[in-house]
Amino acid sequence: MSLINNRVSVRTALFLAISLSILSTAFVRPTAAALPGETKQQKDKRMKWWRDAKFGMFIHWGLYAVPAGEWKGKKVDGYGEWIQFKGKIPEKEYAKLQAKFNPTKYDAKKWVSIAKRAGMKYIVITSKHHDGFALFDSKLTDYDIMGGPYGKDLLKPLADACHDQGLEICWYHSILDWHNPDAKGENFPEYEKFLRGQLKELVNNYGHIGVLWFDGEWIKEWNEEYGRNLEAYLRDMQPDLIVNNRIGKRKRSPGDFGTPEQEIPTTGMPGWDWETCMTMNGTWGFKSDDHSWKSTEDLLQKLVDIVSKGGNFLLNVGPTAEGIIPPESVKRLEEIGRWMDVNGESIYGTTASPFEKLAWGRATKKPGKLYLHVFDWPADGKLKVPGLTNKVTKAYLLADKSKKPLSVESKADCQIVNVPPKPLDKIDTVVVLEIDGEPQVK
Ligand code: FHN
Repeated sequence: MSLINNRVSVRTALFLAISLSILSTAFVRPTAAALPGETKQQKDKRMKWWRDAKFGMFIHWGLYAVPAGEWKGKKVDGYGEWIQFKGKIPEKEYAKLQAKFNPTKYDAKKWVSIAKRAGMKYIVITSKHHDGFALFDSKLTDYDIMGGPYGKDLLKPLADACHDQGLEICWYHSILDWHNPDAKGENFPEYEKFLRGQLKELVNNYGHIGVLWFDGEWIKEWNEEYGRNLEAYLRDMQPDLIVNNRIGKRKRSPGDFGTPEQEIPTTGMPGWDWETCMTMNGTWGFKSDDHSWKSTEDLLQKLVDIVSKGGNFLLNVGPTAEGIIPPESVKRLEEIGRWMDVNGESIYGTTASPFEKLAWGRATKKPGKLYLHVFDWPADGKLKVPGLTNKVTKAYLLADKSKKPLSVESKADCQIVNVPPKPLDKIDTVVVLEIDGEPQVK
């Protein structure tokens, strides 16, 4: 090739390289934690099932269910799964629980059907909590379920049942580990290899995994660099894996979503995927004396509030040492499920409300539709929708199979939907407004 042609080809190659690099940054807009080189479209595809799912089951289960909040005849305050720490139980004493944990009544298929009937689309279970005990068959430690009387992997049947029943199976895994002596101080790099090894088992041995839900990241030995390297390591094994922000230090990167806990951010977390996790009573791990159950009304309205702000709801159950999900939890989940059977369209695949605040409830939306979640039914039958300027082409109650049209009056500062004197559901009756175009609220 002549010198001129050669120079031209170099210039062309340089131009192409610069253009490509500009184009690639144009695609990866700084939404939170787009992976290096991952385009927005690729991230949206990876996150789609999770963003549409809205509602998941959290399961805190392990050795701590045996003492269930009491040690040597004394009640131990705090979360059930923290009894080793809060009860100041010597490691060797606590580890003896391995010989007592024998969940003979465990029925993974039943657990998954309870979650599915509640309208939950994914399950996040503690593969290992802070006590370091593995609920799965780990070749890296004897401090696992195989070393006790039960002697069978607890996670495998749950993963199989999720895959069979169409739910995503996800693992909660604690970085903090009270059992492994390397997990603090100068030997931490050895522990980090152990941590990666167990995660490799969890990602490779149980079929497709939806989410790795990290926790215990607050320890001084852990840092963002460990988090970023671990995220890359995991994604190499399963590229579409989703991880929470506790793989780092609960910031916007590394990790795919924020994890507010026991609270609902007042205005959500705009521009960021997020999930509120919450207990149904006062503890994550089972405690025999914790009867502070939230009502079904409270839990359902929390779900709607979270989804109206653009988030997911990860609602916890804490099974007993025998393997039973407390009946109080099951009752609430069945009641939520009955509502979701009728009104799930107003939850799954929706996006955040276009309204700043609604005195009578919340709103969610899909293209061309607004779902008005009415908690407080208007006594005069006039539901005021503040600031909405779109033309409403149809209005009806989502639970009304006939979709009998409701009349709508346009006023200067609101639209009024004329609703029946009584709601169809005392907790949340959904009014659907079909509208032209994107919602316009002044
Ligand atoms: O210490 C844990 C606690 O036991 C529980 O697992 C919660 C649930 O996310 N996370 C930590 C507290 O932030």
